[in-house]
Amino acid sequence: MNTAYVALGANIGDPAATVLAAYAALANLTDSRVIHTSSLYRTAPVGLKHQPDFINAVAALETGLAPEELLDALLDLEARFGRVRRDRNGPRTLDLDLLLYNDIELDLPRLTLPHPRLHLRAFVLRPLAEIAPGLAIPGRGSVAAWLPAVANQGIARL
Ligand code: PH2
Ligand code: MG
Ligand code: MG
Repeated sequence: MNTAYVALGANIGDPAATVLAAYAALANLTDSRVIHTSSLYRTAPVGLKHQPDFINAVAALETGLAPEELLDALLDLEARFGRVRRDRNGPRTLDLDLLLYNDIELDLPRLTLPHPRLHLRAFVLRPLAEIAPGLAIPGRGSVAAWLPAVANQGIARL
C-alpha cells in the first residue's frame, strides 16, 4: 500500500457541503482507504482575487492505485461533482489536487510530484500540517518549516 495526500478546494455552490461529500467519495475510491481528513478551512482566493472565498481541506489516503491511476480517479470525481474547466485559478465546484505520493518525485506533462506550489500556499500547508505535522516534502524539507512563510495568507479553520 502507498500513502497519498489530496488537497480539496471549492468555492461555488455550498463549498463546505461539497468538500464533505468529496471526503465520502474519496472513501469509495477503488483499492483505497481514507486514513486522515483535516478540518475545513475558509481561505482567501490566491491568484485571481475577485472570486468567492474557498473552502479547503486535505485528506490522506492509503491506496493501491498508481500515481497516474489515482490522478485519473480524482479527475473523474471532479467531473462527477460538476466541474467545468474555464479559467485557470478561477471558481470551481470541486478541485482535487494530488499533493504527495509516498516520497516520489515525478515530472510528467500532467502530473508533478510533489505538487509544485504546495509549500507556498497556506490553504494546503495548514490542513496538511494538521493531519501530518511531521511530514517531509521530498526535496523541500518539512511541512512545518514552510508554515511561517505563509503566515500572512488569509485562512480560518471552521
Ligand atoms: N485554488 C487555486 C487557485 N487559488 N485559492 C484558494 N484560497 N484555495 C484554492 O483551492 C485555490 C486558490 C487553483 O487550484
Ligand atoms: Mg488546485
Ligand atoms: Mg486541480
